[in-house]
Amino acid sequence: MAKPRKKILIVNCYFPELREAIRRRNEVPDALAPVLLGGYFSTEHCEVRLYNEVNSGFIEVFEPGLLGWPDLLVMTGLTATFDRLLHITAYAKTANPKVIVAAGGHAVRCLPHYAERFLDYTCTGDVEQIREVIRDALGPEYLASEFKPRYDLAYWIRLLGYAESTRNCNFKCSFCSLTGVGLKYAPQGKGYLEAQMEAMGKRAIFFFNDNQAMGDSQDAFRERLACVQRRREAGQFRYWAGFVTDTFFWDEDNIRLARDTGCLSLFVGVEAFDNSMWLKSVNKKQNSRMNQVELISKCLEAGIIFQYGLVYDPTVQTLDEMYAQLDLVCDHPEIPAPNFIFMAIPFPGTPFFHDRLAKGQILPNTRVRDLEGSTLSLKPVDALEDVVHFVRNGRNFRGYRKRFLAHQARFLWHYRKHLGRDQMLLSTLTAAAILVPGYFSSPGAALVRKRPRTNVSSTEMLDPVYTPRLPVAAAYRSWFEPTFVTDAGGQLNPALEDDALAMRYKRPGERMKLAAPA
Ligand code: B12
Ligand code: SF4
Repeated sequence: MAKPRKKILIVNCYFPELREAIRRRNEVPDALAPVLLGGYFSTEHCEVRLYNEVNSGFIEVFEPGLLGWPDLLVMTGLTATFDRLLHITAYAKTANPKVIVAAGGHAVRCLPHYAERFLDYTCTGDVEQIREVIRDALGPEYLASEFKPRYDLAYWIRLLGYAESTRNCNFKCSFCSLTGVGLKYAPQGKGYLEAQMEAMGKRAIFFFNDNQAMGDSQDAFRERLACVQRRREAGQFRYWAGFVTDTFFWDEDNIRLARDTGCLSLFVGVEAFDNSMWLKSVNKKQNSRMNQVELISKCLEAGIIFQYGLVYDPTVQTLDEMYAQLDLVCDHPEIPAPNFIFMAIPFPGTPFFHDRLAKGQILPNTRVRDLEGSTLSLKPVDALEDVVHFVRNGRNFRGYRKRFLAHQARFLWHYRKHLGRDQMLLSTLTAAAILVPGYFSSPGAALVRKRPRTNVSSTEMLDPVYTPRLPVAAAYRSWFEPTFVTDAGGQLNPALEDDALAMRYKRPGERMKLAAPA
């Protein structure tokens, strides 16, 4: 007998920084996991749909009809989106009590035990773990005979071709959520990379959506790059870009190779200039071995745009130090503007979290939802209102605008002989994006009425979607309460203890629980 076709909905959950129902239409980089997950379902026996809340906004607001559609709902998302997993599950289970729900990604990896209370399948492994879910929940016939990532359904990426060639990271910065999860750096086989490139077809920019594309040996990275270059030469891609660390620039051969293979930009976690004490304290020693300004210049002189973020840890860094970094950028035409500045986040399970919790530095009533870069969730050394002022203004160079614009002009002039038209354009867009955040990534947001934010976790408002807007069965109503990290006294929520304080698992898949669907 022919097997019935199954409807599969794969959602990338997301809470936008504004805490309003907006769509970030032009976000770069963007989520890849849904594309890869979709590639494991049989196209013959399954109808797969992807929904990305970064690009399309809250699903119950913008496409509520989808929630009752699937037989199997698969979700992924950043740590802060944990509550979205619950909201979407509640709606889907109310609309169709037979729906099976599986989720993985950062939010689940951060709170794997706690997540088991809500999900049928709690996946802490990598994307291919979905095969176990498919086999168990639907049957082996629903597995694809060959892995073919669903770029054809990924409406949010057109110009760029995101792919993962490695997983996790070879460094262990104490504040990084990857350190909290504790998985080993895992370069992937050539076949996996080729399958992604084959499926994405022609794209302007091939993008290594890794955490660190060169964390193993230089030779191994060169082999991966050679695969990209072969396709570039055949006309599939014009440029490539990706995430690396300072170590990439230590050997000038890497920079030369990148230039010769059409590298458009490299993104590096600089985190802090001239602050080797802080970098050492968070185990980011790789950034203080060589002078960062020199490394940046080398990259740009090779015609490659250097992109980076800065992190501000208000528990130890003073505002003077932070403003000094803005001055430093504005005073050095050889340094580009950062892509973003974000507040250090105490991700449960990280050494940074353990330390700040033990010191009583995590603000009371901090919620998992607050664990993103625009909300202060740590007790600052400076006055709270001054830090909030920085979060709202300094982070986007407000108060520095004239100097910032003059700097951008001097930066372009400084590298005029090295950067091509596309690089100049990308650099200008990056600079504009930090100056007027959201203007390019979510143009429609300008028309949305914005409620005032406090930017402090203890007092910050919740997103409107914490109030259900569709019917929700009584059993799921409490799922719209936010998940607290700390209580009113700043103590850890006991429900999260197993996850936030536990020693982490070592191998992907080790902790997946195959529960019988409710
Ligand atoms: C694209 C991206 C974004 C996008 C969109 C992210 C999204 N998913 O919605 C944007 C620009 C919005 C973004 C924002 C931020 N980001 Co970001 N981002 C990334 C980036 C570069 C790529 C993500 C990706 O697609 N990776 C490739 C996919 C395949 O891997 P993956 O999602 O990690 O999934 C793996 C596993 O988790 C598992 N998996 C995932 N889902 C599922 C589901 C199932 C069912 C299964 C079985 C398995 C599974 O399989 C994958 C491996 O095969 C990563 C770094 C990186 N290279 O991963 C950082 C990263 C995720 N971001 C990070 C950070 C810190 C931020 C910000 C806080 C920074 C800031 N500017 O303030 C903000 C937070 C914004 C918010 N509101 O919450 C951190 C971690 C954050 C966290 N734990 O929540 C990362 C890891 C960077 C880093 N190394 O520190 N980000
Ligand atoms: S280098 Fe980047 S990805 Fe790696 S542990 Fe440090 S912050 Fe995380």
